[in-house]
Amino acid sequence: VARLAQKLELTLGLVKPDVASKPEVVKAIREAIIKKNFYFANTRMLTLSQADAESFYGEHKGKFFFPELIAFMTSGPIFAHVLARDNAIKEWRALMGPTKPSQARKDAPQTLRAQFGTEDTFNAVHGSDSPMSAAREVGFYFPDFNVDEWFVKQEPAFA
Ligand code: RTP
Ligand code: MG
Repeated sequence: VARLAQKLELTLGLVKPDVASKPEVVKAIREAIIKKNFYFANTRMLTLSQADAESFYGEHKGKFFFPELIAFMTSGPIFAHVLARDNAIKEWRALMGPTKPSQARKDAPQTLRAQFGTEDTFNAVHGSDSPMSAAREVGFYFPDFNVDEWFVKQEPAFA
């Protein structure tokens, strides 16, 4: 059981304000996530403050798109999900598609950003890009989320 549980990986997925306010898009994204065999390990809806958004996206401070990104990410409610499956970080980024929706529509039309993003910064979804950022980002949105406890709770499902 321990060996099977180890195959699971966690990542942080966000549904951004451009689409979180559209119930039909939220539903379509949720269904796409389930279809790709992710588990929802945790979910919450929240609105980021200016300080929250600047901290979460700290690595982009100083880049030309930073002010627009912060204004966008604080413009309305978002959904934060802890997503779990094997290879979750890469698989979730694959489902999201390229950062820019226009490029996604050219190169990966089945992806979430191709289908639901608008342009550049307004790209519908976010995903952690490494195990280190996944750990930081899950902790950012779910400070009380106990990763070890979650895996233990899930064990019977994978036995
Ligand atoms: P994310 O972090 O949101 O999952 O997206 P990502 O890794 O694909 O892209 P990243 O380079 O980390 O950029 C973070 C977010 O900033 C906005 N952005 N706008 N106007 C632009 O050229 C531009 N570049 C990045 C996007 O919202 C992007 O997801
Ligand atoms: Mg990123």
